[in-house]
Amino acid sequence: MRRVLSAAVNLIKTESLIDSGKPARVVRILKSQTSRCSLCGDITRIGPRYMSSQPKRPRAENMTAKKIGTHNGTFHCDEVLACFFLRQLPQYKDAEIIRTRDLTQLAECDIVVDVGGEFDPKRHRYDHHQRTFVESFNSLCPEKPWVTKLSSAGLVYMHFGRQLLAQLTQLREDDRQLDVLYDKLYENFVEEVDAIDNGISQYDGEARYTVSTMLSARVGHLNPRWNSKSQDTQEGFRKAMQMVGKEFLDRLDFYQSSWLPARVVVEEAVKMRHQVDPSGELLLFSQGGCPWKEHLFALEKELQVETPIKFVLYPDQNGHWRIQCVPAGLNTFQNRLSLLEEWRGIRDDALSELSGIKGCIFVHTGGFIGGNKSQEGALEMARRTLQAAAQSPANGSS
Ligand SMILES: *[C@@H]1O[C@H](CO)[C@@H](O)[C@H](O)[C@H]1NC(C)=O
Ligand SMILES: *[C@@H]1O[C@H](CO)[C@@H](O)[C@H](O)[C@H]1NC(C)=O
Ligand SMILES: CC(=O)N[C@H]1CO[C@H](CO)[C@@H](O)[C@@H]1O
Repeated sequence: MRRVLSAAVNLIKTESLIDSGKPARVVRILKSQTSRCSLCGDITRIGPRYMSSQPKRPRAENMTAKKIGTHNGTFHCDEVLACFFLRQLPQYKDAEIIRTRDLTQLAECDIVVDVGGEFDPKRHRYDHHQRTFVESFNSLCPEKPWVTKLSSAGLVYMHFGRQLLAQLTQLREDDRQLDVLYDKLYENFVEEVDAIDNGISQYDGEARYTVSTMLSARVGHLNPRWNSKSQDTQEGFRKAMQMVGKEFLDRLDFYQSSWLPARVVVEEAVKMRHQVDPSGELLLFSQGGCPWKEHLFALEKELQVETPIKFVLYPDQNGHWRIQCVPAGLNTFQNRLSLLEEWRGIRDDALSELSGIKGCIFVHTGGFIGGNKSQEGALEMARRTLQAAAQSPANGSS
């Protein structure tokens, strides 16, 4: 089965998607892609060299085939991604992509993205270039926090994202996990594309250095060079769609198979926290470390944790125990409570002697992480820091 699959995948030149560790779900995604041959099948006016072995159906043979309209000429990451998203949906999986600025042709399309000067979801018109367009995720959907102006990628994601993820993950559209992924993929994939397309800087002032390898830039580089003989963009557009599609699917797989399962672990630990320490301020991940920070912040809100959690404990690869401080926020190096000041930068026996806790390995000079050879030792380091902070609240917090 794998041989058949990889042969089929070779056909669309995405063989690198397959590696031995891929879970069944991604294989399923790949299979559905290959049978559809979505990324090279029927974009308009692509020469026969780039066609799959399946001959393209002439349109007359299927009058119900849908049409996705977008602009021609130079392409950008946002409409490429929007087209990729749409082609993953059952209603557009066989759709032809019509790239034109001709309004008569666009009017015949079932859905139009990034061109046409209209935003009207009821008629499936999703342009963001008109002066009147000022929408962000937050303005259209007030329970969401993102205020970045939308591009055609964000617009299509907003309207079809749940259906898209349900299609790609086999989760139900009303599954809470799907909701979490929907937010995550906007924040960590699509929002960047929206911002760059709309020319929104990441921060004020001059950047210290240039990031030139992000997805939008790489899509840009697939356009013809200014001085190349052929200015044809069809092949580049096709490649770009394949590239953004692969990256989106990889990212979705990562968030679904690696990041999301950590949520259950963190939730379990939050619920059990009073059994680790009566303060409820310590979490224990007995199976080892996992991506816990974001989940912890989200779950504290969701589960209405009254006293903020200060430390997490988990075994490292050597079977020793780590004690890590919970930061004050997601994007800060400040901690809610740092390990005792006098322990910082001290190691092994010297630290054990100083603390009176056996088996100490280290406390980082930054005070945000420490180690002990045993779970009890790590727990003791956390408890002693909590006690010291209770006696003198200013102590330790930094
Ligand atoms: C024609 O296209 C529609 C919509 O894409 C699809 O559901 C249907 O199966 C197609 N019919 C044939 C004969 O290919
Ligand atoms: C875009 O399409 C229009 C109408 O279909 C055509 O007149 C124009 O030359 C095309 N522009 C480019 C850059 O391909
Ligand atoms: C306080 C405490 O339990 N410290 C432990 C740290 O790790 C060493 C090695 O396992 C133990 O011997 C200590 O008891």
